[in-house]
Amino acid sequence: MDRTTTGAAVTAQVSPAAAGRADRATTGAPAPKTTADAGARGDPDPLRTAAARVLHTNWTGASTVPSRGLYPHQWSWDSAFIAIGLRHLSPLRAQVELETLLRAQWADGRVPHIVFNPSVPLDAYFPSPDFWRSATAGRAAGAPGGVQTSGIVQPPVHALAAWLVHLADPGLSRARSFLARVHPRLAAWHRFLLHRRDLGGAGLAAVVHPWEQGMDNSPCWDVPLSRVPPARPRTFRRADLDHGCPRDRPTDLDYGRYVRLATDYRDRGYGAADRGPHEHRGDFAVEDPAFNALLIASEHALARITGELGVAATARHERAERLTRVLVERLWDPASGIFRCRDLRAGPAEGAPVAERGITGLVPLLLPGLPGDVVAALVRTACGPHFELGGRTRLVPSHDLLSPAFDARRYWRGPAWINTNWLFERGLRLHGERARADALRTALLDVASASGFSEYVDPYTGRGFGTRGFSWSAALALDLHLDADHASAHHTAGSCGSERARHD
Ligand code: 9WN
Repeated sequence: MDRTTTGAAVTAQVSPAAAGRADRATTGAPAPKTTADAGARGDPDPLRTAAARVLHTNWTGASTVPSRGLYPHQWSWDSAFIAIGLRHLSPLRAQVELETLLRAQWADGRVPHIVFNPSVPLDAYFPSPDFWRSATAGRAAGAPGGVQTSGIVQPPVHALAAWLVHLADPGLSRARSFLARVHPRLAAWHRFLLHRRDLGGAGLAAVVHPWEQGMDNSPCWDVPLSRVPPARPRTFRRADLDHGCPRDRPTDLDYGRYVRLATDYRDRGYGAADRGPHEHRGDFAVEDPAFNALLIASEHALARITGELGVAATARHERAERLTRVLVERLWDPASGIFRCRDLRAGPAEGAPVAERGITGLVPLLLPGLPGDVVAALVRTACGPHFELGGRTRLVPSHDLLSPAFDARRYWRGPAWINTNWLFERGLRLHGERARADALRTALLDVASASGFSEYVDPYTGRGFGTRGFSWSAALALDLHLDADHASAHHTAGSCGSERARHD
């Protein structure tokens, strides 16, 4: 991509300080800490007030940290989800959130999973910038100067977020040329994934580290990770255990494997040294349903962005539809009614499906072009014994309730997360499942606010775990609460459909 034209292009035309002032004007500070506190003070909209408070506390001036203690930098897919909620409080700040992230994009198109805040001490989070060494190890892949980042990626929710942020205030967006400035970056990001990461050769993007997929500790990774020799225990120090409870967090063995994979990737120049897209030599390569579904949803959003900029959008929509067909051909398992991860390092060239059923396999419901029998089967699976939506669980758990690996409170091995449930709610609404979408929305709002916007919750009881005041939990609750597209009056087409009706 041409950094000379796009580098300056995403520089915000309104300073972060101005965005901060805009935020204080819209949210009002100080505000009560929880929804219950706000309600007790006679606040007419306690959820909005409490969620705004979280986003205000976690705003650093140009972006939002997931949480002040556990995650004190900017994370890629977090920022996309945060922008989706933030647009209801301050469309300007939501734009700046995405622009700040995209300024850290590498010349090869990748959007790094962490953008480090230089004022945060190195030992506050591991792996820190001195582990990733983006400026040196990432030089051949085009890591930017002036900012330190990780070298892996996270799910591409950004074009979807950019489009939703634009819709929140099209006048401001046009005045700041928001879409015109982020469009080249988003297009380069998708090119990176569709070309450099097509490791299986079928057209889907592969992840090379569990952190890239975002559901880091999912049992779906147990078999693919088992081939990775762990880094030696005393060669690194886990900062996450300073904040999180070991009972909830990944084990030391898994952490050692994460570190080994990241070290190997870094030492190969973050893939820049691999000759072609199929030459990636790492021990871990997986085609994941949620990652690819988010890429496809973002391709549809990029088509709308292209249309808004006055360029024909048909080719992008067609590509999204083609990718949807590939996703179904390659990852759909009709026998169990769920999408499976494909482990590209298992056995022969094609790899093998992963046996574990994770929420990743339900997330593709958010795609508009799915065959009807796939939609019906996904809804049946979500409501059946493996996930029990509408039955014994309040929210969709992150993992199969019947798997021996299920654990109601350990990180991504069973607890429910607000972002994956927000995505599933979107899918239900898109496909006309109004009653189920309404019930899930109500449960999400109750659980998110009663748990103090916890990072994740017990899927049966809604009890919160992990860090409290977690940004995407607050942002997405706010979106469910305030966005008309989640209200039942708009149920049939869902937000994708209603956007298409308005803008295509
Ligand atoms: C590693 C920030 C991130 C989320 C991920 C979540 C967790 C990091 C960690 O926190 O991952 O990237 O240290 O465990 O799994 O989805 O983006 O909130």
